[in-house]
Amino acid sequence: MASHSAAAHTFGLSKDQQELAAMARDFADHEIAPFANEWDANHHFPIDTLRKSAELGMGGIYVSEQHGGSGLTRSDAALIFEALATGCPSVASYISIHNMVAWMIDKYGDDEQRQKWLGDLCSMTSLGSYCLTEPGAGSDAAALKTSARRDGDEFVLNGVKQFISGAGSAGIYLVMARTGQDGPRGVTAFIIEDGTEGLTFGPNELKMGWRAQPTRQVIMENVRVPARNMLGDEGQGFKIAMSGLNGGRLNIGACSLGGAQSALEKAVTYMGERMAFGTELNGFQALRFKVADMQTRLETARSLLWRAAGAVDAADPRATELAAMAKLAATDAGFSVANDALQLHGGYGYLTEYGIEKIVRDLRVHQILEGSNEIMRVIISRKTTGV
Ligand code: FAD
Ligand code: 2MC
Repeated sequence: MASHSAAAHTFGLSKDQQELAAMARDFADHEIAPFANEWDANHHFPIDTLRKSAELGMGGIYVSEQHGGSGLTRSDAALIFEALATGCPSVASYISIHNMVAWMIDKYGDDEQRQKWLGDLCSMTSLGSYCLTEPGAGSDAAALKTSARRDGDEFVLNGVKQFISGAGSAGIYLVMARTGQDGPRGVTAFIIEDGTEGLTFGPNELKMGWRAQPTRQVIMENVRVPARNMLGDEGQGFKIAMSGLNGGRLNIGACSLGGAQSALEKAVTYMGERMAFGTELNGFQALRFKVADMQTRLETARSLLWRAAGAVDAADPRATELAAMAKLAATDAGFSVANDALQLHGGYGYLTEYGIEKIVRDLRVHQILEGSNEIMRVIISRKTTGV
């Protein structure tokens, strides 16, 4: 069903963009999809594959070319992440988180910081982790308690970050910590390098999905970092964290579309093969209508996602709100389409071997993380109602 891939839906896409999506889909088809079930079963984080993706420019997709990145747009990234996620949503989503960290250093770092960290991040020699959530501060991120106390030319960090993707394998931890007053304005962003004394990790969490990447606590006990590891200005950390998430939310939405698109493609193939009541499944109009609804839900969400990506590229004043809408629409559509694709497989959809139940498990968490879908509604309704 190649005609249903993102690349085929031009929506004004340039030839370069179509080629970009096709290149990412080819990488997903050959380097990710054949191994995705095995990585899931073995809880394997495929770092070698991540590095291969970086050879194609996926380690710093929207990092400027001057600093080793690919210098692409958020719209380009939406195409890339949808295509990568057709292979494995968990792997594609981690690449997105890594890219969020790399972009934040490029955008808010000074020359010395860019020089120091971006080369290795873009080649994925070093991986990035984004550390905002805490055991007592998830949706209410500005309630975070990790402290950073100045001591001469250094800051001393203490606290625990919860659910950190890539933790234990990353080279760089971008940590939001409190340097001042309560609330968002007392938060500052810091880079902690792996191996820094006092930095340890919790066990790899056992999860419903996203098993091809580790999720651990990041524990800081008197971790000393030089003041030059502060990213941006003191007190700017919350805004820096949120601006990173605008792009992250687009990518997570795109990963949901990619996972669901591949589940739909599998379902359509299966409907042409499976016999019941003397006909292939696609002989039943009720099921063909279900497929029509699934495809429509994905296209609706994709159109909004591309619009939101354009808004983030253009620094449109509505970018945050549109990114929230796109994340909400695409992750809800992605989960329901994947779940419908499982239903179309009957009992076989429930078996690991068919690869559908894994997609459903992987996409479920997209409705929770990078801001839950309730928080997306908080963001949208605040803008719409002013309350
Ligand atoms: P809570 O904030 O406790 O929310 C509980 C429920 O209440 C949710 O349904 C929520 O939507 C709802 N709720 C809360 N407030 C409101 C409100 N005002 N109105 C309506 N409903 C509300 N974080 C990172 O910083 N870095 C990572 O790399 C990272 N990776 C993750 C990977 C995985 C696999 C998971 C599961 C999480 C990850 N997270 C990460 C954390 C993730 O962002 C949080 O789980 C998420 O933001 C929700 O926070 P919480 O789990 O504390 O839920
Ligand atoms: N982009 C840019 N700036 C933003 C922004 C955004 N998306 N969201 C907020 N800000 C600014 C905002 O303009 C304000 O600036 P100023 O001080 O100049 O007025 C400041 O940040 C504080 O914003 P709010 O007053 O809206 O802060 P509040 O405490 O009410 O919280 C909320 C806002 C609920 C939207 C935020 O806490 C949130 O997004 N929560 C969800 C947390 C989340 O997404 N976690 C994801 C963790 S990462 C993850 O899951 C991974 C898998 C990597």
